[in-house]
Amino acid sequence: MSAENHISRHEALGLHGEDVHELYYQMVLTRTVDDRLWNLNRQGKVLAFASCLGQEAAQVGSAYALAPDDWLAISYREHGVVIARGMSVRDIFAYAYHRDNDPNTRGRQIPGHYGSQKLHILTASSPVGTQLAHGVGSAWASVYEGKREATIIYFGDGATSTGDFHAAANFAAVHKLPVVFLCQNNEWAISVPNTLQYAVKHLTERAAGYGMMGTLVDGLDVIEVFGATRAALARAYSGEGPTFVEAKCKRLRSHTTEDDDRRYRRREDVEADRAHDPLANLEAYMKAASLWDEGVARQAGEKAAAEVEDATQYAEASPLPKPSETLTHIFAEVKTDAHQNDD
Ligand SMILES: Cc1ncc(C[n+]2csc(CCOP(=O)(O)OP(=O)(O)O)c2C)c(N)n1
Ligand SMILES: [Mg+2]
Repeated sequence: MSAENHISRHEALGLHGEDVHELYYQMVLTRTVDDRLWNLNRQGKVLAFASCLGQEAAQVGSAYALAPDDWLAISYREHGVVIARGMSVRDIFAYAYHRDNDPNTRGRQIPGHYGSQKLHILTASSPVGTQLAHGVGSAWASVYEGKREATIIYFGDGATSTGDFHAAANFAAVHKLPVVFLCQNNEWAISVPNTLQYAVKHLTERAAGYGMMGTLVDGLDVIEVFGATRAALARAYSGEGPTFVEAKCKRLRSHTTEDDDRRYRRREDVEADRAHDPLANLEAYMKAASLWDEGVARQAGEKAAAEVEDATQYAEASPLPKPSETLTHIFAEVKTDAHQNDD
């Protein structure tokens, strides 16, 4: 593609050079966070966590398109999403270290199940696909309350095989709810490849069966993901109903730190997948669009490394929850007369 085409792609979407640099930084930061958490797991400091390596563009590009009032229903792999949404790296690490100052779960969940009232992120659950129903409910609530808000639901290719997906997609389409179904198709559901998950060529083909728009995007291309998400959000705000966005990407690591993909994935295939790197993709774009020099890469790398180092120290120095408070912050605390009489 020529330089002019590259420039027109982000400018056509109303993005400035500073936006592209910000997207790049958020992707670098996501990768730096991901690498550090993986290494800390190998040191026995952080529990099981699901890496998003290879999915940074799909996550950052889509979350960057959201308005502050929009809601997010997420899965367990969405580190880039929460970074783009504005969660601090300190908060991410306080959570990963299960510290009492973790604003997500006060250290009570396995890593990656983010939730934040402030950032409008519904608490993530581990069962595959349950967030689809939660997200559709959230969108219905926005309509019910007359608010101009959309909900974006993040899920994987594997989640599209669940009953929850069917129920959520059908309900959202029938009621024309303001939902963006953001499917990150990373080609695997743990050890099950796409070929054993579905018989259609693209998952977007299913959208028509629900009567909704389906958009296929290159999930390695942050600008394209941004544009498709923003178009889907515009449809949602204007009452045109939900959109299914399929972002094709690669899972560049094992399913989680507890999985060993050598048991089901040939090394040469993993190597081949590594060539599909969303960061390298964006670098090439920036070079062609004259938004690149070596200083951009160096500064982003240094800044991200410093943020991650600071967050690691912060989490290491933060207190663990008190054992006597194990059951606090688990259930909503509703003050009723009956509740007050409980003890
Ligand atoms: C209902 C349910 N069934 C099975 C599992 C075990 N499980 C955890 S992740 C996963 C694969 C999900 O694949 P996909 O939706 O493609 O998401 P990805 O992990 O690739 O991001 C499975 C089967 C689970 N957590 N919940
Ligand atoms: Mg998957």
